[in-house]
Amino acid sequence: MSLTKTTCPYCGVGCGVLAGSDGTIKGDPDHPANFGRLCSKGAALGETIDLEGRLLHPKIGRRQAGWDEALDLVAAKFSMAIAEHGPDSVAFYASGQLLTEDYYVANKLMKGFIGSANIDTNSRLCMASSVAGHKRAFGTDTVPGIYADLEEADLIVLVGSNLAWCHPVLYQRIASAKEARPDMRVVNIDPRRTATSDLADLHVQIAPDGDVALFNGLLTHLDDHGSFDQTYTDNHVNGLAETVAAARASNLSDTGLSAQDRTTFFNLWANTPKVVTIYSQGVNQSACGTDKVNAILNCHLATGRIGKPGMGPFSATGQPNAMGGREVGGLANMLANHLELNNADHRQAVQVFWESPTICSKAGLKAVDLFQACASGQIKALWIMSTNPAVSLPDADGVATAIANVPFVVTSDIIEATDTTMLSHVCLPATGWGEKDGTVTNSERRISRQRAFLPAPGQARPDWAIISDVATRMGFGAAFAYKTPADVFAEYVALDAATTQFPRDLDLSIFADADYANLIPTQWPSNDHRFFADGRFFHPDGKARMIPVAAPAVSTQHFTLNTGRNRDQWHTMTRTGKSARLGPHLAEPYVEIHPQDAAALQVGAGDLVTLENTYGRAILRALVTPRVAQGQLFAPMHWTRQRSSSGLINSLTAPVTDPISGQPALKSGAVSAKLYKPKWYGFLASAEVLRPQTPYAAIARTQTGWQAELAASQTPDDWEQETLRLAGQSTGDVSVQTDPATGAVRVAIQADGIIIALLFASSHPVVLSRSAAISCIGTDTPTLDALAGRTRANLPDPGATVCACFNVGRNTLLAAASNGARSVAALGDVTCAGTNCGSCKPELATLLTEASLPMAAE
Ligand SMILES: Nc1nc2c(c(=O)[nH]1)N[C@H]1C(S)=C(S)[C@@H](COP(=O)(O)OP(=O)(O)OC[C@H]3O[C@@H](n4cnc5c(=O)[nH]c(N)nc54)[C@H](O)[C@@H]3O)O[C@H]1N2
Ligand SMILES: Nc1nc2c(c(=O)[nH]1)N[C@H]1C(S)=C(S)[C@@H](COP(=O)(O)OP(=O)(O)OC[C@H]3O[C@@H](n4cnc5c(=O)[nH]c(N)nc54)[C@H](O)[C@@H]3O)O[C@H]1N2
Ligand code: SF4
Ligand SMILES: [Mo]
Repeated sequence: MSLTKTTCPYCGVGCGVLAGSDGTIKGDPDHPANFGRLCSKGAALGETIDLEGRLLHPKIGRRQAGWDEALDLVAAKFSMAIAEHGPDSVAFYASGQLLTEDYYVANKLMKGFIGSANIDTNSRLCMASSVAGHKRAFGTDTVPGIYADLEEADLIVLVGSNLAWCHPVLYQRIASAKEARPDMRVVNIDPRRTATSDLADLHVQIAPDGDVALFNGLLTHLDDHGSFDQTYTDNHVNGLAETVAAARASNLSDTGLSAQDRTTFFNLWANTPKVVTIYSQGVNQSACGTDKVNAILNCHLATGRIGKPGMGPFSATGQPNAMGGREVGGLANMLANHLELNNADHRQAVQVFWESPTICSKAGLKAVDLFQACASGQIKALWIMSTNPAVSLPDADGVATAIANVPFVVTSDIIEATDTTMLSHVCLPATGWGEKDGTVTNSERRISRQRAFLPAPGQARPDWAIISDVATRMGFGAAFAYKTPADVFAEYVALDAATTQFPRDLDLSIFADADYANLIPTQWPSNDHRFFADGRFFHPDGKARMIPVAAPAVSTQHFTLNTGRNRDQWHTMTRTGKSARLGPHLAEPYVEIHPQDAAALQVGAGDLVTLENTYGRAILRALVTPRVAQGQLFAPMHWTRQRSSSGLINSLTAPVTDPISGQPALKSGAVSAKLYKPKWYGFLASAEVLRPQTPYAAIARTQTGWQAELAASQTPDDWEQETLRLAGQSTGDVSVQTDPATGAVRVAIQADGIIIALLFASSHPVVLSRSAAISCIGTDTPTLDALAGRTRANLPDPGATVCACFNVGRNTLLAAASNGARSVAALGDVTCAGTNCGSCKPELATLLTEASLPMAAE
């Protein structure tokens, strides 16, 4: 079968993928981001393209509608709100997962035709602090370096980045470089130990938000040791003296680090000219995120270590098109093509080019403010595209209430039931990855094509076309008469050519005569280009600016709630949650808690914990581990109301934002924690889809259907009825077994001799081979065996999944290790684990270390 060259729709690494309509997925050996590699999420893409759960028709209310009716209604409601309440009464909330063409069109409609800048995106939660930091230092939002720098560096410093899980292919490129050049050093600065720390020569366990103090300390150390590049700073950098003075005022104890750790890090940085500092959400998602970015950039500017091979700051971008969105200006405080919203000449040039009736004259509402304006009644019509804010924004329950308060809400999504689509009046079905065509820009400014290899399902249509159709119905047809995404791309490139009188970094001339259909992955302004080694920056005087930054006071809150990502899930799980291979790595919403904190709360491994604050409450499974520091907790962001009854972590995060970037501080909330003691815990495996129904419930896909981890504070009177209810069955052949000694209950439901559901309940966390129970579903295993937790073949329990590609469990790996497979490579030879995408290699290494400890706590 012929394979289509396209790009992965997940993270900002932007890996090339070869994809086939039968679900074949391979890494593209020719793509310069990955050279054939893929991570576990990329490798499982084939399992996410089925139509289960897809939105296939426009809907008005809950009723199916035709496109004409739906588009007429959207256009009429937006036009009416604008006529009655002005352009600022409407808003778009878009996404770094839109393609550049979609994004360009949405931004053009709002800023040039509606005449408001009320278009913000989930990039506000993601990259806004990096954008603001870049602009303060460079005058533009520029990523100076390229991926090859990560391999050429002698020192990689990862700040607030769990690269092993979040940018796995970049992590693998660094790991391979380190293997080839063992002198290469890796430092990981993160308040908790992660899979990324396992590659690091030094894990700097910084206090939450201690980064400004640390990089101020580094700047001081560089000054004290004569490490500045004086020729470079004299000629090309402003603000050195003030910045160093501010850095000297920082208190190193605010880093929470020992003098020894600090000095090791400072010396390493000072003595290694080829240093790349990679940073991500541990930097950006903070009330001082922009200052953190500038604290890092200050050190690179002062030493002139920027834009040269193997040297520079590097912002690892989150979403597949985080960069493209920034390029087309899809944020409330940007214009288009890296032009400035607050510059009247820029605005006029864009208006002339667009031939638009108007142009927004001031910045619009940033994400958190936008939803507060929804709550206050200012926003009368809201269109949410390709994002799930009722889950992903801070104070997510408040956001859900705010959305419900808007008189007219439209969502464009590929999935029918998300926490956000459930709140909208009109749902528009978009084509998803594999069905749509366009471009994305990755973290190193490389523009790659996404290409369709599947037909559009049902009535789904591409986002750019949906937006253009609404624009046409609002009376702006002439400016939105695009026939193909290539037309949009060509206009985007032409806008760049029409505004070269404003000097800036963005330069798309390399795409001027691009053959869109056959476009090969290409960087702007040109391949392998690095910015700023020549000292030419984009402030009016052509110089960079070092920015004096002050460290925040150290937090004394208890507990501090840190949040982030799992290896095998993508955000709100609407796509990765469909894959049975990706589910079992971490199948429940959990909270990492330090053993001493757990002991103080009388929380044991496998217990449930209630977290609470003024915003809300969550119940999560305790993962007792010294990888988090005392007084801190870490929980994943992935669980939604569709998949859990109390696992939504943003129920607890505060809408506190960085004053400059507007990015919310999603990594440092304050919560209380206590043991949640239910009457019973349960594990349910089922052939049919499950819904969260008990006070604690976490639903996941399995190889044979679905599973749920459950807990409730009331014991049911009738286990037979309760199991039928939880499994969503009205009838069935039910067998109930109770153990009077322990109170444990086991229930099987059969239909025509086939097991369709199994429930295991107990007054303690259920100890059971989940995989054995799951593998009985859909089989005729005798009920007694199934209820005893045995499979028909009585296979040993493989344990929790470590390798998602080959479905290899922890117990299988421990057995292989004790049989002599004592290296990651040897484990791969024996079990295949880690030999496909390699995303689990850090965990294999950890497992080997743990396995070698005498009587490791199991
Ligand atoms: N598997 C997977 N990969 C993804 C995604 C996904 O959903 N799943 N999403 C993509 C997106 S959109 C993004 S933005 C990226 C995010 O990629 P990352 O930023 O790497 O991921 P996070 O887990 O959000 O946070 C990174 C780390 O910041 C640390 N941290 C918290 N507070 C601080 C602090 O004060 N200082 C420092 N130095 N560190 C701190 C956390 O402990 C955490 O380990 O991942 C992308 N890749
Ligand atoms: N607590 C906490 N919260 C966080 C974070 C954190 O670290 N901690 N990280 C933040 C960050 S960095 C990010 S980027 C956000 C991400 O948060 P969201 O953007 O809300 O999460 P996604 O699940 O990626 O949402 C994408 C939506 O678009 C739909 N979709 C997929 N493809 C298409 C398409 O082609 N067209 C359309 N129209 N729809 C499509 C999906 O079904 C899904 O509903 O979360 C933020 N929230
Ligand atoms: S690293 Fe993984 S998720 Fe990111 S683009 Fe590559 S394959 Fe996709
Ligand atoms: Mo992100």
